[in-house]
Amino acid sequence: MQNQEVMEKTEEIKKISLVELKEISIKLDLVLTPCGFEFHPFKVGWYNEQVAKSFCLPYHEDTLVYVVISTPSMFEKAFLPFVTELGCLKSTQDPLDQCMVHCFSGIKKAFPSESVITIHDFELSPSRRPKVLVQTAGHVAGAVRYYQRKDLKSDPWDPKKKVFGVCLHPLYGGWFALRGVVIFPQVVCPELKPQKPKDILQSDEELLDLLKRYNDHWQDWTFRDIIPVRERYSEQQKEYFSTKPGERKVLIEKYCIQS
Ligand code: B12
Repeated sequence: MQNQEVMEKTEEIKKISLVELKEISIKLDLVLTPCGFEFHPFKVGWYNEQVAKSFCLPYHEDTLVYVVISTPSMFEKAFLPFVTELGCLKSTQDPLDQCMVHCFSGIKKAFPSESVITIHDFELSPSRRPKVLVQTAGHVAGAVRYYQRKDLKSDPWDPKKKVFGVCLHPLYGGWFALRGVVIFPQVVCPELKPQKPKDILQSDEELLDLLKRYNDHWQDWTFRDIIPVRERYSEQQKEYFSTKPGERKVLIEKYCIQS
C-alpha cells in the first residue's frame, strides 16, 4: 500500500522544460508585476542544502519554487489601492499582511489546474519557527545577495553578540522586502540552472558597515542606501513603516479620506 502511494505520488510529478518554465513565469508576471513585485525561480534542493534540517522544505530537490520580492512601488501599486478600495480595518490582522495574502491569492487563481502552495514571510510553523527563510530563498534564487556575519574575514564582535544577516538587491539596495515563496509541489524542472547572486559589496569594510547599520541603526534607513539605488520608498511609505503598527490605523483612515 505504501509503495503504491509513493508510486501514485511520483506519477503526479510533472517534469517541465525551460520553455514550460517560461510559460509559468509569464503567468506570474501578469499577476505580480503590475502590483510592484518581482519573482525568481529556484529549486527546493538549493535552499535545503543551505538551511538547518528544521527549516527544510519537504519536497523533492528539483521542485520548482519562486521567491517573491516587493519593490519600492508595491506600496503605491498594491497596498494603497488595497486599503482604500477593499478596506481592512475590521480585521485584526496587520493590513500589509492582509494585502500580501490578497496578492498571493491571485497567484493561485492564475493556476487553476495546478497545485500551488504559497508561504508568506510572516508565517510560523507550530514550533514558532518561520516556515520559510526568505533571505536564503532570495540568495539561492540569485535575486539578492544575503550578507551574513560569517562572510566577514575579520569579525570584531563578541562571539556572544547576535548579528542578523541582511540581503541587498542589485537595483534597490535595501529598499525592498522578501514577501514569501510560491511552491509548485508537483512540478520539477531539472534543467533550471542556479544563478549566482551579484556581489554587491566590494570589501570587508563595506560588509561590516552594512551589518552595523542593519543591526544597530536599522530605523535610520541608511543600510538601505549602502549602494546607489534605482528607486527608494516614497515619503508616504517611509512615514507608514516608521509609524508603530498600533498607530497605523489613523494613517490608513487618512489615505481613505484622501482617495
Ligand atoms: C524573526 C525576524 C526578525 C527578528 C529576528 C531577526 C533574525 N534574523 O533572526 C527581529 C524582530 C529582531 C527582526 C528585526 C528586523 N527585521 Co526581520 N525578520 C524576521 C523573519 C520573520 C525570520 C528571520 C529568522 O528567524 N531567521 C532564522 C535564522 C536562523 O535564519 P538565518 O540567520 O538566516 O540562518 C540561516 C542562514 O544562515 C542559512 N544558511 C547557512 N549557511 C548559509 C549559506 C548561504 C550562502 C545562505 C544563502 C544561507 C545559509 O541557514 C540558517 C538556518 O539554518 C524574517 C522573514 C523570514 N521569514 O525569513 C524577517 C526579515 C529577516 N526581517 C527583515 C527586516 C527588514 C527587519 C527589520 C529592519 C525591521 C523591519 N521589518 O523593517 C529589523 C532589523 C533587525 C534588527 N536590527 O532588529 C527583512 C530583511 C530584508 C533584507 N533586506 O534582508 C526580512 C527578510 C523580512 C522581509 N519581509 O523582508 N526580524
